[in-house]
Amino acid sequence: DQVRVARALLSVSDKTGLVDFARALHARGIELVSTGGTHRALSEAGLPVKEVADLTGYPEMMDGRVKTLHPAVHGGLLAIRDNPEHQAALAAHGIGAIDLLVVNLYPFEATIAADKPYDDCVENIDIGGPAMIRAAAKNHGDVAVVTDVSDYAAVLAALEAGAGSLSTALRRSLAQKAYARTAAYDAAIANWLSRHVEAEGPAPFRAVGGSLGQSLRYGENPHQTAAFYRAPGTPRAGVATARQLQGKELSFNNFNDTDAAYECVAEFDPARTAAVAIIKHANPCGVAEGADLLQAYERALSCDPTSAFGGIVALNRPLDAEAARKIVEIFTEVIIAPDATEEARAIVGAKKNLRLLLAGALPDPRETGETVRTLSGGLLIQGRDSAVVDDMPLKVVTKRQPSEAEYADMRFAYRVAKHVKSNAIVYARDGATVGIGAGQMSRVDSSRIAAWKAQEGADRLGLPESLAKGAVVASDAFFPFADGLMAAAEAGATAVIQPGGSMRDAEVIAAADAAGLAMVFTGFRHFRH
Ligand code: 93A
Repeated sequence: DQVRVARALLSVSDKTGLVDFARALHARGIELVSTGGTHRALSEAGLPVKEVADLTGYPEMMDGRVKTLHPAVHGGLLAIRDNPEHQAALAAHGIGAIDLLVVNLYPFEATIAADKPYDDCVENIDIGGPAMIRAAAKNHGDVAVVTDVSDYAAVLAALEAGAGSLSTALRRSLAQKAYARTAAYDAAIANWLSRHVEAEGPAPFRAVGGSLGQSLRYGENPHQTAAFYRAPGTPRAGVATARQLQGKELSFNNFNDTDAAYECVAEFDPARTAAVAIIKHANPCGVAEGADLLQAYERALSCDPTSAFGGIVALNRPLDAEAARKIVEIFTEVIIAPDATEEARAIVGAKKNLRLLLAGALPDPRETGETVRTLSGGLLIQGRDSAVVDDMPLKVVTKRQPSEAEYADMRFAYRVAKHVKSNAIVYARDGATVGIGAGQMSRVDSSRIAAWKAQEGADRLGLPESLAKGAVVASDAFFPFADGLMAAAEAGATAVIQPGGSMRDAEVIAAADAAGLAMVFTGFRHFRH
């Protein structure tokens, strides 16, 4: 699997280490060929070197825009050594094979970083360099390609060790690096150009090859421009792939909230239970399981009917007529479900503005993959939070063991907490949320809000005791102090589910024991910001 190196083509903008590297190649008897500036540098150092123009029979032209773009170069790079037809073509056209390509590209990134004029930036888009790099990398079965000055030493060492030959493993890894380089180079160009393209939405997605799904009237606020982009590749079932059957165009906030709603309800296996999530400002204001969708919707709605007004309703099963009839009673922005019956479609159809999205399927909550967000001057990429409470080893840390009903509610509450902005506190009872505290800077404040919501719920229903009484409580991250837990106990919660892992876990457990609570640790945090 060794390939002997007889001929090298060198064409580099960054001439660091060039002469020493070429001298060592020459000392090994390797023939050198290069382009204008590189040729000058090597001949000035006294090395024998051919010009690419001698190979092609054409001079470099158009300010160097065309120098290596020629069959004499690309044939030499792409010919397969043990393919008789390829060899015959080389012979017929007098083309010599090239075994080693050394290229680094026009400094496009440095040119834009230096805020050079537009035309200078364009002129620094290398065409011939990436073409050669990609050709040599494709033919790594026979050709080695060096795109990084810092690899010169390793290549020389490998030539030494291989007595003038390079191994398949090295050629393959150089090829991988080569494609990573041209990909990054093109991404930099696309990104820069996007800064000069008006009103076409955000650059990051274009840079990674997303496609424009829809330009939006405005962004989160009317003074912001916006567009929706579809990610490249096979998309996850959800708002990006859903069919909109009716209603006004989705707004930026609708997209965002509908995504949050559908991802939340997808946590509930439709084979086990019907489930509904109602979302406002990307947070659930009610989530519930039910015998059917109607019951699940009614229970989700009763958690916080005031906030649910103008919300997004997500269902984990095909929308049926009974649920549809109930949902259209109050103002709702969007309904999203895997599918809908004919009757349900007709009922929603009477509300012209209401958007109905059918996603075809539920996304898999365990699916891996990445999430991306922007920050000034960059992107933050992380794996999806694919952790699901059913897979977590729940560890009872209190003297009291949770009852079966508490276990079920703790799992329910933890599923929901995953989709509540941090700090998240979720009270739940009988498979329905009864109080949600979201997005507070202090966990105790989230606890207070959740408990207050549960009290409001009781007041609304004319009940003497808070709905938190006898409920379970979930926390998306550990309680740093016992106070948050004590607030839950005072509100009437009987069981607690949280990741654990605080320095003060012992204190928190002691407080739970003192209050007669059952508490489990999941070992998995569900921060969401
Ligand atoms: O303008 S180009 O895109 N056209 C070409 O045909 C070509 N071939 C090599 N730029 C081209 N190159 C680039 O020239 C190489 O990628 C390298 O960065 C540079 C080396 O030029 P010189 O040897 O004249 O300094």
